[in-house]
Amino acid sequence: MAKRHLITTALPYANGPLHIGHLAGVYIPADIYCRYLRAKGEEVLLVGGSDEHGVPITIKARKENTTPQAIVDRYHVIIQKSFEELGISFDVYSRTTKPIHHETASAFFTKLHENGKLIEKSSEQYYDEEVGEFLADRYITGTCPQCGNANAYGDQCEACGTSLNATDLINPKSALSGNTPVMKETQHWYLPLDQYENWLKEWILEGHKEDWKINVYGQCKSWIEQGLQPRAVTRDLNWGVKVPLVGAEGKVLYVWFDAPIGYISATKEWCEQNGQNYEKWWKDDETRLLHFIGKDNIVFHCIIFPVMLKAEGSFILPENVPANEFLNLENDKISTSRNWAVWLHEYLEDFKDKQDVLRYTLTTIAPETKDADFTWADFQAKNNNELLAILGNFVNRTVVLIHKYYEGIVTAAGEYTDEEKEVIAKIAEFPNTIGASIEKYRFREALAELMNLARLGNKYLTDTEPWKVVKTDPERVKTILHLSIQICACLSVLGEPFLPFTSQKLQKILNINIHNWNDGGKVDLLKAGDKINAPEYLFEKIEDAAIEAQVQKLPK
Ligand code: B3M
Ligand code: ZN
Repeated sequence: MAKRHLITTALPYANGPLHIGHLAGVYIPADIYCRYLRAKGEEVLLVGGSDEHGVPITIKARKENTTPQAIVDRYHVIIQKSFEELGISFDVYSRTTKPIHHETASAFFTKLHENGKLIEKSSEQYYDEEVGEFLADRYITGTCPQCGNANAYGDQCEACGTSLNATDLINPKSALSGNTPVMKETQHWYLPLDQYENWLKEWILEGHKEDWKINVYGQCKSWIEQGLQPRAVTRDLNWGVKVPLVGAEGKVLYVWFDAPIGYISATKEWCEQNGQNYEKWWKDDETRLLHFIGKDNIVFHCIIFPVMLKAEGSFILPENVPANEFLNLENDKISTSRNWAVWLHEYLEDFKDKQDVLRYTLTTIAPETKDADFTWADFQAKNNNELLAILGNFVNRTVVLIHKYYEGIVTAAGEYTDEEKEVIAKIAEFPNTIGASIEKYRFREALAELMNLARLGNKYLTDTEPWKVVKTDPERVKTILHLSIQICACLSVLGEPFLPFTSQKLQKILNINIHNWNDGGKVDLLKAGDKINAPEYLFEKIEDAAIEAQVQKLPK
């Protein structure tokens, strides 16, 4: 393993709250990954922040008749709070409107410019004559030349993921007035992606054929093979990081130029607060850089940002970009404009103390290799039939029996039977099995393995029947409950990345404080004579009415 791991998560636009699609694709997997690495004793930095520039923000402000600053101030707080409540363990959650970010992005641009890495050229761009503004990115919509989607944006088609230039759109329209725009001359700075084609072929197509996910590799391959064009990294807008050049008044950095630099600024911010030099995280080959993102962000993280880093020359490149596919809701695309979504801040209010139920459900359906679907019925079933019936039930049976027979004192094990020796051997494998899946970014598989450990516990109790044996051979029961409570302890250790709240609650019941991953395969985490606390339910049944209320909330 590398010396340290720098894990970034896509910076959500601060123009609206978070929904379950964001969580399933990016933040929950990244959080599981980081919690796992920390439990392995690795040095980890989980970086996030709000993306507060760009046309998505100014469009929202215009719609609501307010300022971009007011919009980002409002949503940054909502987003940050709901991440925290869901237990996403960011080391730093920053914002791209902070001075440290403006300085960092500005310096990055200046270095590229001074080293002759950018091309300066004049071109004709779409302009809305009625409003008197150039139409950057989402200010212009039209039909995608690749897939025919009629609502593609000037910089990207969200239907097929293609990265576009505004002039690629068929039937362009101004999002400001609905008018057909005219062409007008303007000057911008471009990143000559075409000059990096050979390098990208070598770095991605040859270098990462084996280790990048097929969906990620496939998208990169198709872009590189289609041939890359120089890409403008500045815009005629007044909201963003000002272009740091004389004569560039009224121009800002393109949001997709400044936003990924936000990962660097956020790291710097954390380092300043923690007495570290950020270069150790960004300029040392012993750091593994990983970007957790959704599939619509692949081109920016696999091609454009790496070219920026390469052109700058002093930064490391991502080792992997484990991008996920999309999550649907009740068999339909999640859509902010149609309000077809489950909003995190609302979920957290409606389902108090049930963060782990959402984390669990979204991990079991994580869109790792193809789009996936969230339904409220499935959410209920996952809680009632899995978390409660398998995990909660096992723990509860064990803890209740220890209280019933031994006043909550852990008994000593006698001699183990051959069957028990087999159970112990199986338990020992779980840290590696679960860990191997996590390391391959297969979080669904990893979580399924964790549940197999709970199943193993249930089966052990069912096979050994301590509630019957107690009448004939009470000494045997001491052994059975000794081993059962060890399995509970293993579940609390290995479950922590997935179900951090449950894990903490369970450790409180067990009166332990164990966070070392490899301990999760041991059967001596509790000693004879240790006192455990009173049983408490880890999960409670979710009734039909609660689910019905959520379904009713969705627009008709
Ligand atoms: N804000 C797009 C998105 O939220 C963009 C990600 C930036 S990551 C540097 O999907
Ligand atoms: Zn398209």
